Amino acid sequence: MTRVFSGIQPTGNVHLGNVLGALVPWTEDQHRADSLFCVVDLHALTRPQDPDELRATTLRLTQILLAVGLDPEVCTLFVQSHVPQHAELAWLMECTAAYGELSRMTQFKDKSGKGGFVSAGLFTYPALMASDILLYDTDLVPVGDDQRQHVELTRDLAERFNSRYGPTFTVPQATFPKAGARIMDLQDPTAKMSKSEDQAPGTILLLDEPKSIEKKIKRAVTDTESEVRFDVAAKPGVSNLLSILGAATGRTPEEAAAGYEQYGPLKADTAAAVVERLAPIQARYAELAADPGETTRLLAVGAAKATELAAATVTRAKANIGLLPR
Ligand code: ATP
Ligand code: LTN
Repeated sequence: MTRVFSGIQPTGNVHLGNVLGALVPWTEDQHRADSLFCVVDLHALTRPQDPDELRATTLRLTQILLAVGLDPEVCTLFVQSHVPQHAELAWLMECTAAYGELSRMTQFKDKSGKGGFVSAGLFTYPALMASDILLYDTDLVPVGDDQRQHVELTRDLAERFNSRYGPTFTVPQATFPKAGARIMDLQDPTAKMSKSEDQAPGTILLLDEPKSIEKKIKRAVTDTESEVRFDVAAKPGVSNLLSILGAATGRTPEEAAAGYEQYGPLKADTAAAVVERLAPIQARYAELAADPGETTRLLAVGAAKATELAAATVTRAKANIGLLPR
């Protein structure tokens, strides 16, 4: 059976881009493949962070994943640091990756260029991500467009390791969800909606109140024409609203455009569709948040399942690279 693996960082607040671009597609993947989904807390350490906040965000994100519809009976849902093999294989990946290759990662260039403390972990981050993926003999990695380069690197590392040390890893492939693959910021539709901007008026948060969602969409940037059509280059703001409306209602942006002649009604319907799409998720989240013990229990089951698979891969990789068995 096809193996799927993906991860999400417990940083900031989950936004509409994460939900439509990643989490909802994951809930569909879990029924089509043997799937593992991971809250990648070790990745969150690459940026300055607060310990209490990291703990709280990790638990909250897990509850959000459950609320969106990941079913621990169907998929394996776990926290990265609960499975020590992630950090262990990451070292082998760091020693397989070239310095030059890591220097070319655009995400590193973007994030390190913003100033502030730049950890060595931010630089080696793609090696940890490769480890996440390769530990589980993953075939498919559903990610947003921004992660394309990291999955390409993972493939290169797997092939390099296999050719140097013999067949060890499955070479994975990235997949990109069709609907909602790139939801843009409502105030700057040329930038993706991002957790780093989670307090901004252009970001809709999963746990936003309906009133706040309506307000943000009403104020979304459009353009000086008044024609409603999907044309990302010429009309980024309107096209983003159509992507959101389409993804929230299970249609393509072009289909969503049909029948609109003005921006007002388009915005009103987009807001209503988003509120309606998020309401049941918010309600389920509130239930889960009231019983953190249950989430902890589910995570322990997930970690045990993941560890079994990961341990076998690490044993194989260590033997092939020449580490003396104890
Ligand atoms: P950051 O702002 O720190 O880059 P992020 O909002 O991109 O964070 P991640 O944890 O990096 O969040 O991403 C989680 C998942 O959500 C990934 O699969 C990513 O590709 C997807 N994703 C993130 N932003 C968007 C977006 N605007 N539209 C669609 N998918 C997105
Ligand atoms: N780097 C990814 C999160 C991530 C991931 C992974 C995604 C870490 N490990 C493995 C897929 C597979 C991000 O920032 N979105």
